Amino acid sequence: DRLKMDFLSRSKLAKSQIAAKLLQLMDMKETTLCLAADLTKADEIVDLVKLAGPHIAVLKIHVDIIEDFNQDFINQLKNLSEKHKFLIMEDRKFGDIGNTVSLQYSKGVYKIAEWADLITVHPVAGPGILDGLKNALKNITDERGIFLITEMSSKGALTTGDYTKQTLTMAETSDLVVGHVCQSNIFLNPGLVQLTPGVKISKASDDLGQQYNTPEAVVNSGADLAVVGRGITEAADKLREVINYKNQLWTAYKNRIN
Ligand code: 6AU
Repeated sequence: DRLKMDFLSRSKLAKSQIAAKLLQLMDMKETTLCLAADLTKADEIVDLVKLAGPHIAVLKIHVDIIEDFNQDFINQLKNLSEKHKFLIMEDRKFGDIGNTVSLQYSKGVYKIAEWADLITVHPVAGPGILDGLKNALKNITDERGIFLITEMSSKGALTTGDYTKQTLTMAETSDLVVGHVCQSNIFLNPGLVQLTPGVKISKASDDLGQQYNTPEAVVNSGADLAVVGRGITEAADKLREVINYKNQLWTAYKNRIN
């Protein structure tokens, strides 16, 4: 049972080096927090990461919402990720044919493949999307991983039934897949990681379809990594909330495995 196993034991069953590294750093730092730094200014993100870095396992960004994107911003994030030992995820939600995603991943202004340890991918186009993304990594020596968007958090999401089931199968065919973005305990493989967004201590939804559950509830539903965005970014004392979420999530994980 994946939910009863500890991260260190699971890291030995991971099929990629980056999945193993992720599970090991979660164990070492005692954190399952994935911070969604959905801010639109590069300096705001860097300032938040300077506070949060020691307490997070993954920093998740949406690079295309940043108004003053520049290479120095990426260099600063990379330095912080080495210093504080967290992985960087670009939540690009790739969703096109293999040839197009290959270009989107490695080219353009952002050159995501050069700096993002992890990316998110909609499986909607079929397995060719994974081949396309792999193709873009030909000249990249660092380890890279993919989270498939298997089940979305928003109201009325179309990621249900057969779509979800076939995504679980697709994950098993690719050594790039590190885990699933999903809302519940829908897969067994202890070598894969469940990343669950829609996490907030207080409010149950926003006005645009997002639905929230508490840290304890998502961990009991199988979340290995929990994504927290506005629960932290909109707090008056952000460091306090980072630590609060980290502690609540870690306690729930400890209770889950015991
Ligand atoms: O905590 P919030 O609601 O402020 O932010 C949630 C973050 C956002 C979303 O783009 C993302 O999580 N997200 C995802 C991811 C991680 O891929 C999938 C999903 O189903 N729902 C969701 O909110 O950055």
